[in-house]
Amino acid sequence: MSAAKVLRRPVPGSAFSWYPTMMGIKQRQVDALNAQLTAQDPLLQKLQKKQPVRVSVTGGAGNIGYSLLFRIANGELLGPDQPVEISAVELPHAYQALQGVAMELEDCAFPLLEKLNITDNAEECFDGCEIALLVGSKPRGPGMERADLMRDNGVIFKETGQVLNRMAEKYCRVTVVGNPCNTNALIACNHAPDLQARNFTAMTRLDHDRAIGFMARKTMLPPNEINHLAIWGNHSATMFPDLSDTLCHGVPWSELIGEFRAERYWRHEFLPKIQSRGARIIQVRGKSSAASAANACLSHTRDWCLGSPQPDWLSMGVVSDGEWGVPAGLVFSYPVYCENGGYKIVTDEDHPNNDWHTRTEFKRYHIERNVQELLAERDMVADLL
Ligand code: NAX
Repeated sequence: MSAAKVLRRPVPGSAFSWYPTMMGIKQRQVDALNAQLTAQDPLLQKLQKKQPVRVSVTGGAGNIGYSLLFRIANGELLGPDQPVEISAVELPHAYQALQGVAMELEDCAFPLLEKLNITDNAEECFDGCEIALLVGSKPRGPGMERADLMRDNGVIFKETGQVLNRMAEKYCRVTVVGNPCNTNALIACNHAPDLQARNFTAMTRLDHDRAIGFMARKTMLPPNEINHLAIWGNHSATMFPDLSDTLCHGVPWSELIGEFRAERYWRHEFLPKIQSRGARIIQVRGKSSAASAANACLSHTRDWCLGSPQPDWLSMGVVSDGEWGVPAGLVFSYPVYCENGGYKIVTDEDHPNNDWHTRTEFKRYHIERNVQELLAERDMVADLL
């Protein structure tokens, strides 16, 4: 299968695909390219000068949108000293609800909110957009097949990609939240050829944070003591929460819990619980996650634009360049480091435990399952790509 079948243009790093990876030879080329792109990045320059940044949000009156907008206006996306201009779009039938949200936003008198624009016209919303948070999409209705949902939402993200291409700034960062977020990000990316492919990401941060929360409770440590945890693959029940390199208070977690119990806990308790956490929340709350999803969207985009604490890593759905055997062009969740307004996928050399054969096999098996699922999703929406 050729990369072009997945993504209609090469990701920047593809230029180095023939470079050997040994001794970091390929990585150095990719790093040099990233440094060059960073040096000319207008978004980073605006952030340095504290000039207002234009953030566009779709689905502003929805569950997640309602949590998200107030926190962006409060400086929780780009920092407590960074002014923002928010532009939110809704479907015509929900526009009145969005007007209500805008009234509440005005009533908060947020000092960082320089401008607020609400509309039911996507072109107006994305005009000059620098950060796009794509939340608006159709939720899965009763009796609806996943394939139907994928097609309905695929059409939304195709149109959104086209509008982004026409209206948004060329350096715009795009975070896709609406499900199925990996495939939606792929569709939007394909329809915005003037924007860089590496600037399209899908949000798997909620799964990452859920996994950290679980480990924190298991080990009775605060969440910031749980490091090097990763979510691989698709944002679906197939995702792979990976504990092979996880440290708790700087110690390999299996040493804390005990080798045998750790392995059992991971495979039979942790993994299924993280994979089905979203469904469990719907069961208990009666609605899908909203505040935690909005929080994850903020953390994902903030770390991407402002950098993430290192040497720890976090999880992001990004356009693959063939890393870890994933077909180039698929939007796949990887562990990444974020710096200088970009991200870098964690490589084999960053994994201290990569020689542990059984765990590597376990990981490879799950990565392959996710690749197969994402390829099947891509085939379902082939005509939209
Ligand atoms: P809601 O149904 O509450 O809100 C969606 C809003 O989007 C609605 O107000 C709707 O009018 C609007 N909308 C739909 N199509 C639009 C379009 N073309 N342009 C502008 N607005 C549009 O859903 P909510 O709970 O907010 O969830 C939004 C999306 O996030 C869903 O697709 C959901 O599946 C997804 N999620 C993704 C998560 C992730 O981790 N990636 C977790 C949470 C959530 O399940």
